[in-house]
Amino acid sequence: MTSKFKSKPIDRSEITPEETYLSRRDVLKAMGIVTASAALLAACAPNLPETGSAAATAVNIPPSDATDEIGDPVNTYEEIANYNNYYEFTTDKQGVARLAADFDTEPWSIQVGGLVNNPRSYTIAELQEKFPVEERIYRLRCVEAWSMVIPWQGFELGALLADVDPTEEAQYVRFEALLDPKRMPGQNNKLYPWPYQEGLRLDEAMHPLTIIATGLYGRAMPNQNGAPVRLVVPWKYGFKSIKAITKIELVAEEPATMWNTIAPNEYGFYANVNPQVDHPRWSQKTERRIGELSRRATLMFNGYEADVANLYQGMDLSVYY
Ligand SMILES: Nc1nc2c(c(=O)[nH]1)N[C@H]1C(S)=C(S)[C@@H](COP(=O)(O)O)O[C@H]1N2
Ligand SMILES: [Mo]
Repeated sequence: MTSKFKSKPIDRSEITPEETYLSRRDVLKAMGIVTASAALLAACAPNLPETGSAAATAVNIPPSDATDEIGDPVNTYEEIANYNNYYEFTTDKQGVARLAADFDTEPWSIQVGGLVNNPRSYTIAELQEKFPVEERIYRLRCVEAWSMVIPWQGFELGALLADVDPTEEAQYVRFEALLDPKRMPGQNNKLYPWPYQEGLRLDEAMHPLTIIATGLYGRAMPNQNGAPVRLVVPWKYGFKSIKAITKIELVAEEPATMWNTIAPNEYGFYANVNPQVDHPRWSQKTERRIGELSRRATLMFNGYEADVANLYQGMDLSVYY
């Protein structure tokens, strides 16, 4: 990364939960436990999609007792794949999986352009060949105050952006999801300004925690979770993590985002997880972790404060951005 990027260097040991996970795995492997738990997991998850690529198989299925870096257990595959926000299909969280089951993601390419020196498009195979995926176990905190822990596979968005080489004028990154009402029935609902679009400041996009996810649980990305590729920005409310990306554009001005366009005083551009700043209609102090009975406290920046707080120096975090 060159110095023109604003992203500040951070301590790698703080941001590599997969490292903790891998060393734990090695211990389990030595004990002969990994294979058994993987088999158990497969038995518990009858709806696993076919593995879509060599890159997806390069990362092993986590054991069912895997945790994130602060010790929270991963949600089950069934939970992650059957409780979704994906308005292109339906606003019913438990109906997305069924409606997205036949969504065809081949062929697919992502166009990356705007204020860059090397604009180009990538097929999914090209992305996976160029940017080998790694495991990232991240908390996902929806603005609606529910959360999960998800074992993603993906690669750093920063690597992709470096490949297209942003110009000096580039300050923000704009993301666009597929627009195709024939394949995405929810897009016939004209209440929403399709396509879904999102944005990040360039330094947020370059941050090593920000990934393009290609799968989860060692499998190709389930359609309902954003196949073939989606953004994951773990310190921000879930709506920033746009699914089914077709276009990435480097721009000079803060881009419009779908939720900010619909309700600017309810969904900010920044949307950093912050328990101190309530949504206008509900508290953000606690959340419901899917699979748990009692609510838990919401963590500042969703628990990634040590990694990302420096991105917001000088911003008044008590303001609803
Ligand atoms: N294209 C698109 N991306 C999207 C959404 C959507 O409706 N369309 N919903 C967002 C919201 S509100 C959340 S909480 C997460 C949910 O991701 P998951 O279903 O994989 O848990 O996806 C985000 N990405
Ligand atoms: Mo969300």
